[in-house]
Amino acid sequence: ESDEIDKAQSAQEEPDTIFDKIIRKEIPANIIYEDDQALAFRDVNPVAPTHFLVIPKERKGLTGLRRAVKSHTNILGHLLLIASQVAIQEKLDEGYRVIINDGKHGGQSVYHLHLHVIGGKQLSWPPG
Ligand code: DGP
Repeated sequence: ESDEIDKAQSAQEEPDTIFDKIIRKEIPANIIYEDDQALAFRDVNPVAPTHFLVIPKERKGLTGLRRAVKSHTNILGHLLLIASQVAIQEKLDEGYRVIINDGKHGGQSVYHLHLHVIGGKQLSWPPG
């Protein structure tokens, strides 16, 4: 947990992230959904019984949500739709949470936009 924060403190925007390697299937991931624009796979460090990430296959400048501009509107909408559909596929019918960590204070460690979807237990609020 604090390890993730440590990573976030030192994380930098970079041309290629670990997620590009997952997209290109150069490193293994437990992929649970894929289409031409998006990929969903299980987080390697789950914080709940179900924890998956939804990412755009092409980053197009979206290192994080702070970089969002008008031309990203369609992909941003698509990612939310896929989060919803994969949550159904994962049978998260009691509910779930969608999170985007941005930057240092947000605890972001990978600079390729990603939605976290977590569920499978009663979640608490507020996050720390
Ligand atoms: P964030 O802290 O919001 O930037 O989330 C990054 C997440 O990515 C974090 O929960 C751990 C996950 N992650 C990092 N590297 C890998 C990897 O190689 N494979 C998988 N499946 N998940 C990863």
